[in-house]
Amino acid sequence: MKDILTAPWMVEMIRTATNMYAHGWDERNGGNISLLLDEADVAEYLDLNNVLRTIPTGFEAPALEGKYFLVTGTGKYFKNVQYAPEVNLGLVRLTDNGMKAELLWGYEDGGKFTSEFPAHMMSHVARLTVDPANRVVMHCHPANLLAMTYVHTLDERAFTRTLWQMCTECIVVFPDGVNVLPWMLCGTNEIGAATAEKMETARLVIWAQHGIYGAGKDLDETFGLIETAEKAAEIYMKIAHLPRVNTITDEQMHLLEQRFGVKGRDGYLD
Ligand code: 2HA
Ligand code: ZN
Repeated sequence: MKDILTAPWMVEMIRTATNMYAHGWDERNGGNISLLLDEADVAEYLDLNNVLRTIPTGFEAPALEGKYFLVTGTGKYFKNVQYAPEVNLGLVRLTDNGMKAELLWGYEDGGKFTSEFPAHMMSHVARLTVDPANRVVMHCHPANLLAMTYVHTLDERAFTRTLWQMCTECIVVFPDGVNVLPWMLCGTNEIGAATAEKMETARLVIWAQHGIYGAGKDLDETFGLIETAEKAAEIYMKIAHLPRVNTITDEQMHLLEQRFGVKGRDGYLD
């Protein structure tokens, strides 16, 4: 059995959490990440029959039966993941229609997966339906995106168009735009289901006055997605109070679509 701390996906998870903290997106215990793993990848490092504990999930997700996830722990700080991955992360396998999580590694202080586990798992189901290559769901609290939800309409088309207008590459990186949920109580199955529904049409979902969810095929891509949206929000927060003299026009957006072979969300460009 190989050392799990040398697994490429473990190394990438630790680096990503560390980098997110360094970006200021994950103060205290803010944020959470879940990474879908292949059984064969896990089997190189762990005895799949050695279940350490079984933890109830509180929801059903039959589509995830038998699937393996590496997940950040509840109450844990991203800042500390690199120093004690075996305490701050856990590797679980979902069973009983997703109602139980079998712990195979991690959460060594008796902890469990993030309080946002429902939003993560339901979002995985939604994204896997749209794109079977989806592996990652990532949540964090980037300051400028959050700030924007206090001063900008939460209308999804308007919010998306503003972000697209802030950096030339935005429409290329997230042509599906951003979906937005109004403030809701976090950590519940309700916000989980609402997030997953929004994930059916976009890989980015804003939680107003709270943060953002991103989904993608790997940790790098998902990080980059959030990074790009947050950069756009930063520009917006720098210019929102100033007279707008120039912008990226819809005509120019169409040129970007042609040049990069992407298509902005239907009805979002004039
Ligand atoms: O617990 O970010 O939304 C960490 C969170 C909850
Ligand atoms: Zn949060």
